[in-house]
Amino acid sequence: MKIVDAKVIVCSPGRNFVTLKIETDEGVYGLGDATLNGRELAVATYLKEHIIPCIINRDPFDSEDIWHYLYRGVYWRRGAVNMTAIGAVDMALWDIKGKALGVPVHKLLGGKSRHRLLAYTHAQGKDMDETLQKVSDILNKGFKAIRIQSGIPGFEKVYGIAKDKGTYEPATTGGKPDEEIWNTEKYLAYIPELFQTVRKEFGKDLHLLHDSHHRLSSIEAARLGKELEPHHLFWLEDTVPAELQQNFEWIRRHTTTPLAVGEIFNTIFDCQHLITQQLIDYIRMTVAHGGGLTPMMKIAHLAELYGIRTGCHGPSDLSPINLGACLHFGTAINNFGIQEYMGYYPITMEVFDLKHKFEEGYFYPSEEPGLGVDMDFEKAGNYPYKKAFLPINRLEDGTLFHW
Ligand code: GCO
Ligand code: MG
Repeated sequence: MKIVDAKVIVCSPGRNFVTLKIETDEGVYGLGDATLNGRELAVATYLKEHIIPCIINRDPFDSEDIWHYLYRGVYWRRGAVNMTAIGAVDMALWDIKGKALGVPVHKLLGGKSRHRLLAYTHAQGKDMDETLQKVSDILNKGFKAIRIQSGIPGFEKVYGIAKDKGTYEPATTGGKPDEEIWNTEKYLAYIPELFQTVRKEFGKDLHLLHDSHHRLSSIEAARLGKELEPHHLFWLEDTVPAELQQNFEWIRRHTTTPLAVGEIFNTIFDCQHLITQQLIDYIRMTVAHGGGLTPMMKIAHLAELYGIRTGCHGPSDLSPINLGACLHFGTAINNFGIQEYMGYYPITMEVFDLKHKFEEGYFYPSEEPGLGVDMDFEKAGNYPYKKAFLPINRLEDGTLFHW
């Protein structure tokens, strides 16, 4: 089997998505998600100009060698743009292998380690009341795990909270990023009260998660973790910016709240120290941004040795192709923890078709050959790319801060 062509499809059904379609001489094609929110065209161009010419005529079954060719072979390693592009190639190759052999991708990765996969979604509201209402709506849909985010008194816009009644979308279209304002003290004063109220209203059985979006110092994260201990979180995510990983040692010394990190990591070297020192409980790297299924399997196996479980990033700003790949990964590995599932705009699902069944808070493994995700290429053409950026964040005195 040979790769004969590859195309990059940039479309915007509800939001921007970049898809790689790899075609073979046997008529089988594979899909990979190459979306990098707010930097979509950088990955699309990298694929078109620098990667596609190198994979033509290769055998798609040689996915391990192709991965190393694209990772080591370029000399310039790592980085979100590079790794997202490599991730899309790798995903598409596994899709082709599954389709060519007539088996779902999880069968090639190790088979079925479970018959269903726990998923969490987001409850978010502009204030406490709206957030509690969202928790109740989500529980009625059958979810067993909910990430709780809420607008903070005194702030107009906060990460994780939809601007209007609709789905949460962090990027805004237009010529330049939006700006938000932040105050950590106000946040730290409000969040424990929010979780106390949620536990009081909805009881102990529900899994609760929270994301600090990299905004705390290590000592602030330790304080938050400690104050949330009575509410037994499933995880506290992205407390500190993870470039300085010693931070996690400080947080760990002070709290038993489980920690999750990794949505912006892109290689095993980003999480190796955190895993081998057991400084985290969940690794949040996802297939698209983590360089594909090939390296993600190695990361899962490393994490397995240390009792650390997975919790792949699954925002609506990655396409259903990434979610499909994460679900095969989660099906096959022993140390699956949970899968993020924000859902998609209905218009997104006019273009993409995800075969995994979702019911009462769980995904069920798809038996479709390959990744079990397809795309209507004609419909995709009706939704052209719209320039969009993720916001930036400033402190009240104007200092540029972490978003
Ligand atoms: C999450 C994330 C997202 C990111 C988004 C950026 O936990 O799902 O933090 O909401 O902010 O994916 O594009
Ligand atoms: Mg997050």
